[in-house]
Amino acid sequence: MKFFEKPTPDLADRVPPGQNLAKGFPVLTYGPTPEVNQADWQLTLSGLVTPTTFTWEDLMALPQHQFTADFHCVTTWSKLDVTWTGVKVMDLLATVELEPQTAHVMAHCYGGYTTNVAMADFARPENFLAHTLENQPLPPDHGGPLRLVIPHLYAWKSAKWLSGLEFFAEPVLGFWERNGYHERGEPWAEERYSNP
Ligand SMILES: Nc1nc2c(c(=O)[nH]1)N[C@H]1C(S)=C(S)[C@@H](COP(=O)(O)O)O[C@H]1N2
Ligand SMILES: [Mo]
Repeated sequence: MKFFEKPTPDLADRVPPGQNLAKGFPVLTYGPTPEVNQADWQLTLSGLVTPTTFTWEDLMALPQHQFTADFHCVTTWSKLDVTWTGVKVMDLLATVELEPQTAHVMAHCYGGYTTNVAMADFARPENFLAHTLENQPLPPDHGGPLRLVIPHLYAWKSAKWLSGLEFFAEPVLGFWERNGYHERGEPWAEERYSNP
């Protein structure tokens, strides 16, 4: 059985260079899957923002949307048309006040993973905090109870088990970005690795 396929020509404009279509939805995690239950889950905003903590209830009180997005892992697999439900990053940000010099955010995760995103890539209408995958509660392996989904960047930016957002004026580097991956990670430009 083949797990990866070269995209057919009609899908060529959907699949970035060097990527193949995955069958199913692979799990890609560095280290073990942390156990996070919904009742204890919190999201903490820190740095250049009024310190704020969201509980699960707080998050569910924000507008909920279904969305469909393509998913591109830097290890060369892509999955098209993944269906999610969650809260728009823009709606979450609208509830807090950021310092005007804010230009970068570090996503923190239960388990210790981090990844950085520039605000220009973060504060976009297509970015979500997702809790539902294909109409089912987001499975723990895929980042449940809550993960980021940033469709226009490689999926290592889509932090699973999200626990915090820390806002900065200056660029910061997350876990993979400190370990050789590109600071931004745009798949159509094949921003896979940082140039040493
Ligand atoms: N907390 C955390 N988030 C993470 C990762 C991780 O190891 N830990 N892996 C990243 C990578 S490299 C990819 S490709 C996607 C994989 O998501 P999936 O396991 O749901 O396919 O999650 C990203 N988010
Ligand atoms: Mo990945």
